[in-house]
Amino acid sequence: MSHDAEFLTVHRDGGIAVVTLDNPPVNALSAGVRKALWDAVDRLDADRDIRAVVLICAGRTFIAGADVREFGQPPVPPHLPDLVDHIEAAAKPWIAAIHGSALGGGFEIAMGCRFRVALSSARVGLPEVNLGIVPGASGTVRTPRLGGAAAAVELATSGRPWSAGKAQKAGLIDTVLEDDLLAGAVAFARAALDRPLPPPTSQREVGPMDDGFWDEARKTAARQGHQAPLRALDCIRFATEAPFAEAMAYERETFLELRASDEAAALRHVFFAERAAPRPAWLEGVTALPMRKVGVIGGGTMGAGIAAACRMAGLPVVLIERDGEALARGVANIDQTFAGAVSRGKLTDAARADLLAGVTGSTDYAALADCDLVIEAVFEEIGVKREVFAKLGQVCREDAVLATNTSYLDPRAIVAGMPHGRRFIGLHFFSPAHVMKLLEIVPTPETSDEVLATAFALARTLGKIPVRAGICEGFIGNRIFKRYRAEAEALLRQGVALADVDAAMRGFGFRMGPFEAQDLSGLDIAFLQREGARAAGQVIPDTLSDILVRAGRKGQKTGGGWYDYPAESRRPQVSRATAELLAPHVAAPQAMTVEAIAAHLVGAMADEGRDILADGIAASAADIDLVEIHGYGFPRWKGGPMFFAGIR
Ligand code: T1G
Ligand code: NAD
Repeated sequence: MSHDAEFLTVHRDGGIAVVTLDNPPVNALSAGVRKALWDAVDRLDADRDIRAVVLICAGRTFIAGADVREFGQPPVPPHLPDLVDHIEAAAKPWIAAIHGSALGGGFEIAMGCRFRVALSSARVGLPEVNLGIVPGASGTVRTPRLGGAAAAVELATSGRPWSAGKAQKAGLIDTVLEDDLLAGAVAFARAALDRPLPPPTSQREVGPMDDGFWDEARKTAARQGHQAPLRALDCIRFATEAPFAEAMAYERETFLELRASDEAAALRHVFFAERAAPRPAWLEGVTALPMRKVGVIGGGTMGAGIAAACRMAGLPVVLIERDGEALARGVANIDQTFAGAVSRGKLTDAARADLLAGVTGSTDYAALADCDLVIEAVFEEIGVKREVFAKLGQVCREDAVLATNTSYLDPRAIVAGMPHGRRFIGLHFFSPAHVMKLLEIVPTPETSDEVLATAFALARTLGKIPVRAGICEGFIGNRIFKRYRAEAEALLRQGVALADVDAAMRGFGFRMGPFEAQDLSGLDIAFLQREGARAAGQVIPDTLSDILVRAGRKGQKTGGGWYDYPAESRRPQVSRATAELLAPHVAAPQAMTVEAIAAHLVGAMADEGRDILADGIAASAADIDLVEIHGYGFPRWKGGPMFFAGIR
């Protein structure tokens, strides 16, 4: 079979050739696809009956880009930049007909075409920075020529795609269609042939931008914390000042350098880990139970966030609270999250009302009778939780899945002695639950495979990254976090300065250091947990944070924790009070480089991760990386603590 027959079909509609590319799942530009497209250009150029060519894709999307799986291998010709040039230089004009996403190399191919027609639901973009690279087939050179430097900068440095409508306004798309892409594209092609053709993208002029524009763009790109956005910006700036061929050479050189970088390797690892997580191989063949309605018990911080996440995914929700007052507060908490989305322009007022209308509040557990899944998010007290599950056993359907959002309790103890062990599971969401992507899924030895598969299906519905965790204190994430906190305190005891530790972790790529993060979330939660364990007879030596909490320093909410926050400021200031409280416990000041501090703390995370793997608490090192990236702010361009430490 020729490559053409394998990936492309060509049919004729009068003088228009329709080339349909079909390379599931996302029409990535593998070597075979590139060759097939190259040959199609030649063949259709030689065909006297053909006057124009429509390029359209089968399946869920237009071309999603280069084939990421080929990145680790030696490149095979035809190379993508040459293919884009080849399409642009074709004697017959090519018209890209875009549905789904035209991303990276897919968008570059579209820009090599003489025209672009898209469905209004389609998106175009240059997500290469998300893979630690810059566009490699003229994205930084053709985009400014077609849509202006500002459009190119936003697309290539943010990595976020644009809607077809927005792209059309910038001149990146010629026509937006509501439906029937193929017929619309063919009609567009016929009409276009009656007019003089516009110049090919590479021959268009691009206006220069002033220094202020580039300074601003540099600041924005730098906020992402890694090098690729800044390097993409350099390429675009050069492309607006240099001739096409020189700009292409500069982009190519930058692309090849970054493709071989540690950052790119880390981001590729995360890319594939994220895509593998929702459908783990060990669940293959197990069917999830249907999920049409979700119950949530408790409308506090977590319950409200979980309910909001379910509503935003289209699931009707029943919220149960203790009494009328708590219920009203719970419903208001849920609405608060929708209001936040309205104020950020992500939701209309009408959509907010619809989302809220899908929440049925009740203080009567009988309202849960037709729920397929009930998630408990009440106080972290075993007695309260057991009471809730005993009631759920009475009111819920026999096949309803029952889940707990406990952070630290042993899920087995929550339903011990109750008849619903098979359909019970831990679903550990992270705060704020409607935002955070991580979902730790914690089956007990009794949990059935269908219930486990249902938990993964829920994660897919909610757009979360699911990771299976075994039972231990803190599951995967909080167990590593505890070690991280303890090691950070150990550095303080050795005489390393508090602010240096935080600065080191920010330098590594975390948004906040460990002490700043604790001040934000409050030192008292972990303190109360330790106090509970002490009351139960466990011997837990005082931590430095215990000393602070006992002195009333619980974090930002009390005006001070590790740092001072005078006048309700959120900006941490080194605290003399903290220094005095801790002085008896810390050694003489010791200088340690930020690199050494970060290496020590990330190494400690990886060590705990190794133990977690050995204990069978996580299924893979990649899962641990996902937990740290999506639950704890580990910089994704470092790949997660396990990848960073070379543990695969
Ligand atoms: N290469 C190889 N496989 C890919 C792929 C790609 N580019 N994109 C997706 N897949 C696989 C993915 O692993 C999964 O596989 C399946 O497709 C479905 O993905 C020269 C350098 C298009 C919006 O970064 O954003 O072009 O698990 O679950 O939710 O400048 O896929 O089924 O085996 O994400 O419907 C730039 C990344 C490449 C696009 C569809 N392109 N992809 O979303 O499906 S660099 C990207 C996406 C580049 C040039 C350069 C999304 C999607 P499996 P999915 P989806
Ligand atoms: P919260 O105090 O904000 O909310 C608990 C809610 O449960 C309150 O509104 C309370 O009125 C309600 N409630 C208590 N008993 C009830 C009962 N018998 N029936 C119905 N409602 C009842 O607590 P939270 O922070 O949302 O935590 C809830 C659970 O989630 C805990 O198990 C906690 O460990 C876990 N969790 C918390 C976080 C976090 O960051 N806050 C993260 C993950 C998991």
